[in-house]
Amino acid sequence: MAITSQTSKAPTDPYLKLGKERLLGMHRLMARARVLEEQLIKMSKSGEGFFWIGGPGEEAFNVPLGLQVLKGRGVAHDYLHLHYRSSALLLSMGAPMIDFIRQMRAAATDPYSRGRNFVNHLNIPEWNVVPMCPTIEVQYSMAIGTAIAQARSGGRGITLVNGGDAGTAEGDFHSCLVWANRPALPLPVLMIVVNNGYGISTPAAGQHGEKHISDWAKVFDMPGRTVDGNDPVASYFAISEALDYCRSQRRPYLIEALTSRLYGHSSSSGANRIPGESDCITLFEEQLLKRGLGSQEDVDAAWKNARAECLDAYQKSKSEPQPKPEDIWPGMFSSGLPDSYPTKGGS
Ligand SMILES: Cc1ncc(C[n+]2csc(CCOP(=O)(O)OP(=O)(O)O)c2C)c(N)n1
Repeated sequence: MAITSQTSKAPTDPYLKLGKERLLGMHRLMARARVLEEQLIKMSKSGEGFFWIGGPGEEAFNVPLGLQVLKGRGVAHDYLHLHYRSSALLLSMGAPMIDFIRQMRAAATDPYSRGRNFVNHLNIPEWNVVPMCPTIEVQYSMAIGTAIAQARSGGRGITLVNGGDAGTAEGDFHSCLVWANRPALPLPVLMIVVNNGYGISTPAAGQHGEKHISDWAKVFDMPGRTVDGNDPVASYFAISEALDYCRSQRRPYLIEALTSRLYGHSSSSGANRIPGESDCITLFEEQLLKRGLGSQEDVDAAWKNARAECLDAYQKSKSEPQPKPEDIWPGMFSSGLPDSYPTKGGS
């Protein structure tokens, strides 16, 4: 009897490698993140919140990142030290839309800060999402701590930290590089810089003497690369390679993602759509349709469902209470209040 051998070739097109279902899933998450951010912007303009800052334009990098996080609590899982443009990442991990809206309203039901912090400043102990801070770059110093714990414990869990291009001028970014690369204890940390081209109103081109921010990796002979953060497929594979490296080698990696900044810096700069900035979701849809990996109906359904989900969350949040003056004290200290603190509205 003749023996026949079958060889199945793995697809080389990165789109085919990911497959239609995963690509459409990524598109749905990107649409949900965009719809949510646009709702938050509307709320800031209509007086339903006082300040907006967020991540429209960073979806193509943050969705594939969120999908590859080793989610859970403790050193065996990934720790996340994030900045304020990470909504798509956190939605991809499963954070509910309504909780962002609650924080925008400064509602008592905001699970992240009980209405005390800016929107897009989450903390989720169950998933090692460390409290986010509007003071830029401090997260890179904090990341050293969890990465040291993970270097000591071994396993697959690593530390992820992200921030913007302008923030890399600060010492915390460089502290992280130095500590991550100590020969005595290299750290399993994925350092991410999302380069959206601006620090508030300062163009990156006038600020950076280095050709790429990822070139800082060369000083330490650690892997570093710059990726098109407007391309979700290129981002998926770049993130995957970096995560594999950090998890298996227990060493650091630096990724710089080049993205758009679709609504400017924040509500302080108007939060209007900026003409001429490439839209990563539009670009992705063009690719999906051109390659026959998604139909116009798939695309339309993703937007329709995202809008319905967001409207539902927004309506529900409207009837939720604002904090009362005495609500300032609960949760302030994990062990309860010192006796010297007033419990009823201050003194
Ligand atoms: C320590 C500190 N300095 C200054 C600020 C004011 N500030 C808020 S955002 C920002 C620009 C940050 O730009 P970049 O790091 O590129 O991040 P992006 O906002 O573009 O994502 C600055 C200077 C701050 N929040 N914290």
